[in-house]
Amino acid sequence: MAEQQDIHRTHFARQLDEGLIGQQVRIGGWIEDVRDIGKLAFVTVRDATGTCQAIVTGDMVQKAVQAPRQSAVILAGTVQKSRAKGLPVEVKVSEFTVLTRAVHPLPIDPTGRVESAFDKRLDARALDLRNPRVAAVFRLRSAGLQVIRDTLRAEGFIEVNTPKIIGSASEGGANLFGFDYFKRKAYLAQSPQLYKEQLTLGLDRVFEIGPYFRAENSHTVRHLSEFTSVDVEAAFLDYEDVMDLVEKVVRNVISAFQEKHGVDLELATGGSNNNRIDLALGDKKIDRLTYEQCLDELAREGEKLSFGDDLSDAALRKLGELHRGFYFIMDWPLKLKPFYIHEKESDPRLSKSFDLQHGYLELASGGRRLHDPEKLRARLAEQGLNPASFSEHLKVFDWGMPPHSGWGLGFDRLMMVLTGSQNVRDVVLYPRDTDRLTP
Ligand code: AMO
Repeated sequence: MAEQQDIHRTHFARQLDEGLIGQQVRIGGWIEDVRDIGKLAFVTVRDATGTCQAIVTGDMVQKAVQAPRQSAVILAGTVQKSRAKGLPVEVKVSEFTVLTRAVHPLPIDPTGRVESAFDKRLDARALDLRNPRVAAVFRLRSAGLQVIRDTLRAEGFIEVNTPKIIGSASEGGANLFGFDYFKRKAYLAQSPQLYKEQLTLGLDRVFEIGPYFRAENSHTVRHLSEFTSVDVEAAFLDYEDVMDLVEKVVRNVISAFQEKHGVDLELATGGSNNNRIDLALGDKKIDRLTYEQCLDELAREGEKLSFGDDLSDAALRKLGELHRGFYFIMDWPLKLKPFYIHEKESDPRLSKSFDLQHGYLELASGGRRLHDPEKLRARLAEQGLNPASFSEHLKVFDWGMPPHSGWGLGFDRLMMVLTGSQNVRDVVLYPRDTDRLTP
């Protein structure tokens, strides 16, 4: 029988400091570097928190030198003062075990010293996460989700989970993935729109953080076919109230990143100044431009659009140059918005709707919803949708639907902005797009 191996550690690399001098520690991680200087070798062992310098002597030198970089190791030893500049302590190793050897050549160099093509990095994503910059992005992602959950709970929202396998299109439109479901046709949900609205009937304020699936044949740095959205819906709030809410969510995430996750933010952005300037929101409220104000601004820039035209990619890029940080575009023409959006009572050509932008990039969209079933039926028909195929949804509106508003925030896009990434794939572990289905 093989001897049982102790795979437990006592400390993470980042925890080693002068207070531990003289103490025995066990560290688990992977070999980043080995410097062989004859009778001893310096081994840089990295774990998810940082690196430590390990000094090996005797027959452990051979073992360390022969171990391929990136192999998983566990070591035990005594913490001692280091003579190396800028390094307070090191571990004088008494036990050095290679647990799993890394098989070379590796597909990428996760230390980042040799630059790897982005596609190769995505193909080897698990290994890519050994790069401290990349790992920092995903720690921030996790921290961001936590802040969003905390913010929404504090506002009285409860977290819900709605089905992702659905029997008919939730929002209309053609960008649905369909598949066989026990001899029937089913689809992957393009958003939780209809469910979240229905839930305001009894739960009042709900949010969901989950995947959207869109069969979008887009080849851009901001479109994926599976992405994560933060969706909220609230009874008895109007669209301007939920604009305040999305602003609060974004502000809280930014403050938390700056105040509590500065090290990861610095790592993830590579200290990019551009990014820092953009994120400085200050105390001023995020600008709220109307769609018609945007048309005026664009006309002054020589981009002529008529009322009712959607803002093209080129138009959004122009607006993004004029407004480099966060801003809202509100009061869109009703005909540009989905059937569930409420008209503006003072001008029914317009709608109670908004997008949150960062430069050219749309981060969120939302609005006040129709709660009157008759109006909803009429709007479905107006948009060429068949009210009969929305009967499951419409029946809920006959049970006393409260007025309600909400939004969907593209979480990956938000993370893209906050980490200064140029491609949404940077902040998604295993992106799905028209070309990419593995790993
Ligand atoms: P919408 O379709 O605008 O709204 O989606 C909400 C937000 O999701 C993000 N997003 C995407 N992110 C990555 N890849 C994509 N292909 C992609 N498509 C959209 C954007 C967008 O703002 N039901 C409404 C929301 C609501 O009104 O509550 C909806 O689905 O950041």
